[in-house]
Amino acid sequence: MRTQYVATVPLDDERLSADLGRAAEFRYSEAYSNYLIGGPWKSCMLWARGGDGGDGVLTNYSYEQEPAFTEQGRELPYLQEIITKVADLGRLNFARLAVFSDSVIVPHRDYLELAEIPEGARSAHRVHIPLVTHDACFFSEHNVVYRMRKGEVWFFDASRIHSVASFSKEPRIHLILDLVDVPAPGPLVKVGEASDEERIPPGRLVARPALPEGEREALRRLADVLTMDSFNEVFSIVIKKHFRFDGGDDFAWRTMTELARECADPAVLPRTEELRRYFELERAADR
Ligand code: YCP
Ligand code: CO
Repeated sequence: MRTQYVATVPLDDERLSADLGRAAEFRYSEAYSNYLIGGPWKSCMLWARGGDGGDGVLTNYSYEQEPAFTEQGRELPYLQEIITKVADLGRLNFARLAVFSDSVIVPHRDYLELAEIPEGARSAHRVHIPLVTHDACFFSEHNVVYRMRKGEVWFFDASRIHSVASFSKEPRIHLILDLVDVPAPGPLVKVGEASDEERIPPGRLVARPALPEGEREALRRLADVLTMDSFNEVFSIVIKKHFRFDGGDDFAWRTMTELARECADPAVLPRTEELRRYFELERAADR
C-alpha cells in the first residue's frame, strides 16, 4: 500500500496516558538502532507471531505460530482496544510501540530481510498511528517530507526509501502495525478506505526551501573533516539538511557519496557504498 493518510481515531487522553505510563516501565528492544544516528530506536511488541514479546527483530519470530497479544500488550487495555478496532487481526503479524527522540533514521527500505519468510506469513503492509508526537518530527519518502499527527492512521509504504527525523528531545511514540498480504473479506484497516495511490494530505506536507548554494558549498567542505571517525556526525548533518531544505532527489546518499569521494580517508567511500547497499538494496536476515 502506498503511503497515505487513512483516518483519524479519537484518542482518550486519560486512558492513553494510563497505558503509556505503564508502558514506560517495560523493557524495550533497541533492535534496528543501527538505522539511527543519535538516540536509539526503542520498540516493544504488544502483539506478535507466537504471542511472545521476543527481541524485537522481525525475523526472529515463529511465523508458523498464530499471532496474539504479548504479556506487555495484555497490560495495556486501551492500546489493545485501539489495535482491535483498527486492524484486521486475522492479518495482523505485529503491533509495536516505537519510541524515538532527538535522532535521525538513515534513508532505507524495510522488508528486504523478510524475503526468506513464506509470502503468506511475512509482513507486507505497515500502519503507523502516532500516539505522542510534535511538530519537530518528520518523515520523508524519497524527496517528500511530511508529518503524521497524533491519532492519525497512516499506511506507510516501507518498501520505498524513507527517512525520519526528530529535532526534539521529547519522545515520539508511535503504534506500528505490520500486516500480511493475503486475501480476506474485509479491509486491512477497519477505520477508513485505503487506495492504491499515494495520498499525503496537503496540510501534512512540509514545504522546504531549495537548498541555497551557500549551504551546498558549506556541506561540500565537510569533506575536509570526513573520516571514519566522523562518519556518523557528518551523515547526521547531511540527513538533517534533507529535512530542512530541498536538495533534490536522493540528496542524503548522493551527498554522502560525493563527500566520501572527496575526503582524505580511503575507507569512507567503500563503507558508504556498503551501507547504501545494506539499507537500500540487499539485506539478508542474518545481517
Ligand atoms: C521505520 N524501520 O522506518 C523503522 C525504524 C528501522 C526500520 C527502525 O520506522
Ligand atoms: Co523503516
